Amino acid sequence: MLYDTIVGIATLRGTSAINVIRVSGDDAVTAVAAVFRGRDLTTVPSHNVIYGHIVERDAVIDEVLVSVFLTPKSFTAENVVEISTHGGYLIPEKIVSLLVSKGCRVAEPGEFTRRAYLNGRIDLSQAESVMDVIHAKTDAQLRLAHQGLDGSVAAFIASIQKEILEIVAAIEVNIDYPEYDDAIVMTDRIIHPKLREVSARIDEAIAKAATGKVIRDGVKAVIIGKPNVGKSSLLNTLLGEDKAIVTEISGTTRDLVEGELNLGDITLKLIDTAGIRETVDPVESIGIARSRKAMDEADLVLLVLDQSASLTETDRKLLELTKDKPRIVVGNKVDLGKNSDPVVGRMIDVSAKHKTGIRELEDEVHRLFVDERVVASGEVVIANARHIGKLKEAALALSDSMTACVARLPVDMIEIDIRRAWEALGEITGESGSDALIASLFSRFCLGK
Ligand SMILES: Nc1nc2c(ncn2[C@@H]2O[C@H](COP(=O)(O)OP(=O)(O)OP(=O)(O)O)[C@@H](O)[C@H]2O)c(=O)[nH]1
Ligand SMILES: [Mg+2]
Repeated sequence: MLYDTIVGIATLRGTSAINVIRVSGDDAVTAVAAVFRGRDLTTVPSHNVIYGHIVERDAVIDEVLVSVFLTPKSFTAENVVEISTHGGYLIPEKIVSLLVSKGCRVAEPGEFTRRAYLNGRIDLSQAESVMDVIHAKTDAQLRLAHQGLDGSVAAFIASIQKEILEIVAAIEVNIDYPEYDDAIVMTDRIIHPKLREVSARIDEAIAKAATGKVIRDGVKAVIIGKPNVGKSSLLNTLLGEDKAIVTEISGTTRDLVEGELNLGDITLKLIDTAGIRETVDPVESIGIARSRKAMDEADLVLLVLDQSASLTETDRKLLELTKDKPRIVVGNKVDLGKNSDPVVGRMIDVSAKHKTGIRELEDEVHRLFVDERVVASGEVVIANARHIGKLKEAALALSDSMTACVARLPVDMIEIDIRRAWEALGEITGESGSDALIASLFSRFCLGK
């Protein structure tokens, strides 16, 4: 036996209609059979649902339905039993304790999915996508998560790896059986052009990934401005609820106030902050320090100006401070006047109070972060930050290999960089390093050659 038998509650605890307890491992069926009154579970064929009772020394704990999935056709590829109980806090806990007394161990977070990966039923990118499916809040997030789960991402990565392997193969064949006597001719004619092609594919994937990441993780947008310009009003209007306190008193907001809204394909994670100004109030100073920190960590700054008054020194400082960040200047209180100071540059006119210009603001966010072509294409989009990191590693390694080509380094030196790119991609799907490479190479070559 490779692993022990684990048990976990698969549903949220609470007053729901049902709860599901999942058991996985060699002894899953016998452990549940030991506490089940009904048919003998050990003789039940796979993929059957059996009615009965969970009992503890003849006392019925609950009336249940038990689903049996025998290895390897189950979520983890092990024997799996799922017990559907009534909802609530007590029943599932009691059943878990009972199963622990029969030799099961309480599962760690994510352990069922990890087993599915370790048992080779899914690859790493699919395992990671299970969480993405669960956490999806927009249709676009769900679409990307499904691309990961159904193996499209893995297949895409594998197709790039295959191209890389072909280059390695070309090198290996020519090292052993030189069709080209001159290694330089080989790099120029074969290796370099192929490397350029593969690099272009990876670069394209990285370019699309920017939108993918935004769709998956949302945009963290911080609302910044001097006091009383209407930051909290803007937050409330965008969220459509009175989340932050709004008053005519400067310095109303002292702490960060957060809220989320879905803008078409993306989730905007909004943070309203304390108005920035010089102050001797210690509480307000802490709030302002938090505003600055939030600004540094944000993907987007919404800099709010009050158009009913002329710009102040603070406005100018904030314009200067945020000019290199992804930012939208929001000209609030346009119902009271229009500021056309040239120093401001492009600005979206809104009235947070009268809810005008909000659509334009939302469109601007979308325009800045979402490449519509990527969304519309329906092609595979990498969205997971780890995967993007590995893609970039691969791109870098390939770029090194091309530099090596140009520098006329020996082909086996060039091959080292190419293999590095292959391995970085392999880490996306969780394939092991060079062992897998060797195995693939052998599978591509017939031995007698
Ligand atoms: N006329 C008009 N008044 C507005 C608008 N937006 C906000 N106000 C008013 O401006 C005042 C300040 O609004 P807040 O939203 O509290 O401003 P703030 O930037 O969050 O202020 P601090 O939290 O103190 O930094 C309130 O009296 C709002 O009603 C607007 O678009 N038009
Ligand atoms: Mg405020």
